Amino acid sequence: MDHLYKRFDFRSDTVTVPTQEMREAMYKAEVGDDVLGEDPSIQHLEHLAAEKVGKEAALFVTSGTQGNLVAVLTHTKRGDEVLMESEAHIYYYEVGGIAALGGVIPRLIQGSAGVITPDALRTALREENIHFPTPSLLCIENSHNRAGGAIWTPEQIVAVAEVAKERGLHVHMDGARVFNAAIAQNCSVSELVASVDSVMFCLSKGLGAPVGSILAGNAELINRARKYRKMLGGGMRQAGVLAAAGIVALENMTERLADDHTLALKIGQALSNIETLSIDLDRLKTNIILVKVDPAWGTAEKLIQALEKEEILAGASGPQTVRFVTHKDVGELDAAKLIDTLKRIMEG
Ligand code: TLP
Repeated sequence: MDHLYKRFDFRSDTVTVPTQEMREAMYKAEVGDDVLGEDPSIQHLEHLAAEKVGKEAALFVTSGTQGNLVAVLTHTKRGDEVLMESEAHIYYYEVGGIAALGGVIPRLIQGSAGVITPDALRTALREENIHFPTPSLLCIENSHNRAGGAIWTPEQIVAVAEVAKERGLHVHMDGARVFNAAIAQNCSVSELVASVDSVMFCLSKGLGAPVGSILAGNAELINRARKYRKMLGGGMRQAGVLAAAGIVALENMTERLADDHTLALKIGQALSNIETLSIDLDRLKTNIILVKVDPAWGTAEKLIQALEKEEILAGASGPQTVRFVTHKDVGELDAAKLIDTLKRIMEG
């Protein structure tokens, strides 16, 4: 199994393993019982995280999924309507947690490259009527996973947040890869999240930490969120050993995400020359490469299996769509192997 995590693994940036520096920080981490508010490493991480994203407070959660669920629980009550883009991760990949555990009903809005326009939001927000659930939250995703890592600009976020706020909704950002979204457009994460009430981001994806995500917002929101995290079993006691890696991730791993984007673009450009594959290069701004396989050649699954025989791992994002993700544990040589192998499989 070991090789699966080491070589040619383009399935996701979630496969990244902690750096030597992280492991050393974990070894030395000062810890305490965090449920009692006594873990200095977690407190350090939460302060640092809040500062990095320009929010008052932050909470260390077990995963992106838990962070999003805690956010939805904190912002809504049972029976409320939560609006989001039709391919949102919260809707598509989080096991229906917001419905099963939060009792909320999602309302999906068709976006373009993952982005919802203010008009589309206005149309989806129905006037108060005795028959309708109460809309209370808008969730946006930046970068947008199923749209191939496509990004929202600060202006696009401000524009939808304005409409949401006019109607009394809160806004949560699933920013699992918000550091990618920021570096891709040369802006700060603080700029991207200034008009949202909460943001979740992952330490365990491109930033390379082994476990954990952050939920950030104002102090009152984070106090309430802390209680929901406990309810969901996320009170983690001496988890300062994990937070220590998160601190290294935030301090030293954000800038290098630009390398992942450069490599992704290089791969995307090379693959776009293969006739039986197609790629929307305009959308390829971050580290996710979505490749459509010509049905005349076969399915995404057929391609994934052919690649696996060559020790290259990729994921499916649909019946005809293969997803490759770049991250710190794949480099130029791995990319060259991927490109050559794909040429051989598709054209050979
Ligand atoms: N995404 C994973 C899988 O769940 C698909 C991946 O490999 O891309 N929000 C977004 C936008 C995400 O992409 C993910 C993970 C999450 C939330 C959930 O994070 P975790 O895996 O930490 O629960």
